[in-house]
Amino acid sequence: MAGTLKTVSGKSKINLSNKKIAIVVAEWNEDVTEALFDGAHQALHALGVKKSNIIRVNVPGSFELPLAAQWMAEKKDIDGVICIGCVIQGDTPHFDYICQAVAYGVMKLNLKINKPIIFGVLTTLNKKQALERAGGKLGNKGEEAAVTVVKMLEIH
Ligand code: RBF
Repeated sequence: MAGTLKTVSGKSKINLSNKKIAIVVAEWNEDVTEALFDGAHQALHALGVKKSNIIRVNVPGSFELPLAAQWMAEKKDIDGVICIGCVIQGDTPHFDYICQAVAYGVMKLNLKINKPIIFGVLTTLNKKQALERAGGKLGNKGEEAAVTVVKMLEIH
Protein backbone atom coordinates (compact mmCIF):
# COMPACT_ATOMS: atom_id res chain seq x y z
CA MET A 1 0.00 0.00 0.00
CA ALA A 2 1.37 3.38 -0.94
CA GLY A 3 1.41 6.27 1.56
CA THR A 4 -1.81 7.57 3.04
CA LEU A 5 -3.58 9.90 0.66
CA LYS A 6 -4.33 13.30 2.08
CA THR A 7 -7.29 14.60 0.15
CA VAL A 8 -9.43 17.65 0.66
CA SER A 9 -12.40 17.10 2.95
CA GLY A 10 -14.22 20.37 3.57
CA LYS A 11 -12.84 23.76 4.53
CA SER A 12 -9.83 24.35 6.76
CA LYS A 13 -10.28 24.95 10.50
CA ILE A 14 -8.57 28.33 10.11
CA ASN A 15 -9.72 31.29 8.03
CA LEU A 16 -7.74 31.09 4.80
CA SER A 17 -9.51 33.93 3.02
CA ASN A 18 -6.60 36.32 3.67
CA LYS A 19 -3.80 33.80 3.19
CA LYS A 20 -1.66 34.11 0.07
CA ILE A 21 0.04 31.03 -1.37
CA ALA A 22 2.59 30.92 -4.19
CA ILE A 23 2.82 27.89 -6.44
CA VAL A 24 6.14 27.57 -8.30
CA VAL A 25 5.86 25.24 -11.30
CA ALA A 26 8.74 23.65 -13.21
CA GLU A 27 8.18 23.43 -16.98
CA TRP A 28 10.10 20.18 -17.54
CA ASN A 29 7.62 17.30 -18.04
CA GLU A 30 4.86 19.88 -18.26
CA ASP A 31 2.04 17.40 -18.90
CA VAL A 32 2.75 16.10 -15.39
CA THR A 33 3.50 19.44 -13.70
CA GLU A 34 0.37 21.09 -15.18
CA ALA A 35 -1.77 18.25 -13.74
CA LEU A 36 -0.04 18.68 -10.37
CA PHE A 37 -0.60 22.44 -10.53
CA ASP A 38 -4.31 21.96 -11.30
CA GLY A 39 -4.62 19.57 -8.34
CA ALA A 40 -2.90 22.04 -6.00
CA HIS A 41 -4.86 25.05 -7.25
CA GLN A 42 -8.26 23.33 -7.02
CA ALA A 43 -7.50 21.95 -3.56
CA LEU A 44 -6.33 25.32 -2.18
CA HIS A 45 -9.50 26.93 -3.44
CA ALA A 46 -11.69 24.12 -2.05
CA LEU A 47 -10.00 24.54 1.35
CA GLY A 48 -10.82 28.25 1.42
CA VAL A 49 -7.96 30.15 -0.28
CA LYS A 50 -9.24 32.84 -2.67
CA LYS A 51 -8.27 32.30 -6.31
CA SER A 52 -6.86 35.86 -6.38
CA ASN A 53 -4.56 34.88 -3.47
CA ILE A 54 -2.98 31.98 -5.36
CA ILE A 55 0.07 33.29 -7.20
CA ARG A 56 1.67 31.16 -9.92
CA VAL A 57 5.30 31.43 -11.04
CA ASN A 58 6.96 29.23 -13.68
CA VAL A 59 10.60 28.12 -13.68
CA PRO A 60 12.45 26.18 -16.42
CA GLY A 61 13.26 23.03 -14.43
CA SER A 62 13.06 21.57 -10.93
CA PHE A 63 16.61 22.68 -10.15
CA GLU A 64 15.36 26.29 -10.28
CA LEU A 65 12.53 25.66 -7.77
CA PRO A 66 14.36 26.54 -4.52
CA LEU A 67 15.57 29.98 -5.70
CA ALA A 68 12.20 31.01 -7.13
CA ALA A 69 10.49 29.67 -3.99
CA GLN A 70 12.86 31.81 -1.90
CA TRP A 71 12.05 34.90 -3.95
CA MET A 72 8.35 34.30 -3.36
CA ALA A 73 8.67 33.37 0.31
CA GLU A 74 10.68 36.53 1.01
CA LYS A 75 7.64 38.62 0.09
CA LYS A 76 5.90 39.77 3.28
CA ASP A 77 2.39 38.91 2.10
CA ILE A 78 3.17 35.32 1.04
CA ASP A 79 2.22 32.78 3.75
CA GLY A 80 3.47 29.61 2.09
CA VAL A 81 4.91 28.21 -1.12
CA ILE A 82 4.25 24.98 -3.01
CA CYS A 83 7.04 23.74 -5.29
CA ILE A 84 5.79 21.62 -8.19
CA GLY A 85 8.17 19.58 -10.35
CA CYS A 86 8.71 16.22 -11.97
CA VAL A 87 12.15 14.66 -12.31
CA ILE A 88 12.27 11.46 -14.34
CA GLN A 89 15.23 9.12 -14.27
CA GLY A 90 17.30 8.99 -17.46
CA ASP A 91 20.45 7.18 -18.54
CA THR A 92 22.88 9.48 -16.73
CA PRO A 93 23.24 10.36 -13.03
CA HIS A 94 21.57 13.79 -13.47
CA PHE A 95 18.46 12.42 -11.72
CA ASP A 96 20.28 11.95 -8.42
CA TYR A 97 21.96 15.35 -8.56
CA ILE A 98 18.76 17.23 -9.37
CA CYS A 99 16.57 15.36 -6.85
CA GLN A 100 19.07 15.74 -4.03
CA ALA A 101 19.72 19.42 -4.75
CA VAL A 102 16.02 20.29 -4.92
CA ALA A 103 15.01 18.30 -1.85
CA TYR A 104 17.87 19.78 0.20
CA GLY A 105 17.26 23.29 -1.18
CA VAL A 106 13.57 23.20 -0.30
CA MET A 107 14.17 21.76 3.17
CA LYS A 108 16.84 24.40 3.91
CA LEU A 109 14.51 27.13 2.73
CA ASN A 110 11.77 26.05 5.18
CA LEU A 111 14.13 26.58 8.10
CA LYS A 112 15.72 29.76 6.74
CA ILE A 113 12.48 31.54 5.85
CA ASN A 114 10.32 30.09 8.66
CA LYS A 115 7.34 29.61 6.37
CA PRO A 116 6.04 26.33 4.93
CA ILE A 117 7.70 25.55 1.59
CA ILE A 118 6.16 22.33 0.30
CA PHE A 119 8.03 19.70 -1.73
CA GLY A 120 5.55 18.78 -4.44
CA VAL A 121 8.17 17.22 -6.68
CA LEU A 122 7.72 13.78 -8.21
CA THR A 123 10.95 11.80 -8.56
CA THR A 124 10.07 8.78 -10.67
CA LEU A 125 11.66 6.06 -12.76
CA ASN A 126 9.44 6.78 -15.77
CA LYS A 127 6.60 8.94 -17.11
CA LYS A 128 3.97 6.27 -16.29
CA GLN A 129 4.80 6.42 -12.57
CA ALA A 130 4.61 10.21 -12.73
CA LEU A 131 1.19 10.30 -14.45
CA GLU A 132 -0.19 7.78 -11.93
CA ARG A 133 0.62 10.35 -9.22
CA ALA A 134 -0.59 13.40 -11.15
CA GLY A 135 -4.31 12.66 -11.27
CA GLY A 136 -4.01 8.96 -12.10
CA LYS A 137 -4.70 5.86 -10.04
CA LEU A 138 -2.45 7.00 -7.17
CA GLY A 139 -4.11 10.36 -6.71
CA ASN A 140 -2.68 13.81 -7.28
CA LYS A 141 0.39 14.82 -5.29
CA GLY A 142 -0.34 18.47 -6.12
CA GLU A 143 -3.56 18.18 -4.13
CA GLU A 144 -1.62 16.59 -1.28
CA ALA A 145 0.87 19.48 -1.38
CA ALA A 146 -2.03 21.93 -1.00
CA VAL A 147 -3.40 20.00 1.99
CA THR A 148 0.10 19.97 3.49
CA VAL A 149 0.65 23.73 3.26
CA VAL A 150 -2.76 24.33 4.87
CA LYS A 151 -1.99 21.84 7.67
CA MET A 152 1.26 23.67 8.37
CA LEU A 153 -0.54 27.02 8.51
CA GLU A 154 -3.08 25.48 10.89
CA ILE A 155 -0.45 24.37 13.40
CA HIS A 156 1.67 27.52 13.32
N1 RBF B 1 14.27 19.22 -14.83
C1 RBF B 1 13.15 18.65 -14.37
O1 RBF B 1 12.34 19.31 -13.72
N2 RBF B 1 12.90 17.31 -14.60
C2 RBF B 1 13.75 16.51 -15.29
O2 RBF B 1 13.46 15.33 -15.47
C3 RBF B 1 14.96 17.10 -15.78
N3 RBF B 1 15.85 16.34 -16.44
C4 RBF B 1 17.03 16.92 -16.84
C5 RBF B 1 18.01 16.14 -17.46
C6 RBF B 1 19.24 16.68 -17.83
C7 RBF B 1 20.27 15.82 -18.47
C8 RBF B 1 19.47 18.06 -17.58
C9 RBF B 1 20.80 18.70 -17.96
C10 RBF B 1 18.50 18.84 -16.99
C11 RBF B 1 17.29 18.28 -16.61
N4 RBF B 1 16.30 19.08 -15.99
C12 RBF B 1 15.17 18.49 -15.53
C13 RBF B 1 16.44 20.56 -15.92
C14 RBF B 1 17.05 21.04 -14.60
O3 RBF B 1 16.09 20.97 -13.56
C15 RBF B 1 17.50 22.51 -14.78
O4 RBF B 1 16.42 23.27 -15.27
C16 RBF B 1 18.67 22.68 -15.71
O5 RBF B 1 19.72 21.82 -15.36
C17 RBF B 1 19.20 24.15 -15.69
O6 RBF B 1 19.65 24.50 -14.39
